[in-house]
Amino acid sequence: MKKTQNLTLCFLIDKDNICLAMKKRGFGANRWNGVGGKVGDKVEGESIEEGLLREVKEEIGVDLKEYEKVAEITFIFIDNPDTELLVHTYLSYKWDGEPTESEEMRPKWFKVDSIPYDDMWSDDRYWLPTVLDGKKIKARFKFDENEEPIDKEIEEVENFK
Ligand code: 8DG
Repeated sequence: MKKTQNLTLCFLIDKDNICLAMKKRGFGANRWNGVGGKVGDKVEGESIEEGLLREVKEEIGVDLKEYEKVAEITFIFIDNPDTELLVHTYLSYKWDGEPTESEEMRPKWFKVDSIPYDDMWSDDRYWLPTVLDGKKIKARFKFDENEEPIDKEIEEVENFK
């Protein structure tokens, strides 16, 4: 039976700046990304939003005050077909604190028109511009053994059920 692992992902936005963080270790290391992580792994029974707030605090020391869900993205890896990753993706425009480096992440502000897609997950260039443009999406990517997307579906939605 297929297993779904829920994860969160959040991008802080300040006018025309976006906060990305360099993942220092583990899955996705050496790439720029938003912040987030697995839901329910460290804290059993937590909700998606509880997981979001916890991971953002742990990884860059910030307390989110306002955030909006902008994408639900499913990832399937050809070498692990029984597990789907479901990444609940948010933008935040209001938070307390300054993004600060942790053991896991090194945050940095980028201009939204110079996002370093070549040093990010290779699917991001297909959907991040759309959500930064104010749209909501559901997407599905299939990756080969080299973590390259071999299949993609992206659909605009009004909201998430
Ligand atoms: P751990 O190292 O503490 O065990 O892990 P964690 O912090 O709980 O989770 P993680 O494995 O580091 O979470 C992966 C993060 O990467 C999570 O925020 C979701 C996000 N993510 C993917 N795939 C992709 C992708 O293709 N593009 C982007 N932008 N983010 C992705 O899992």
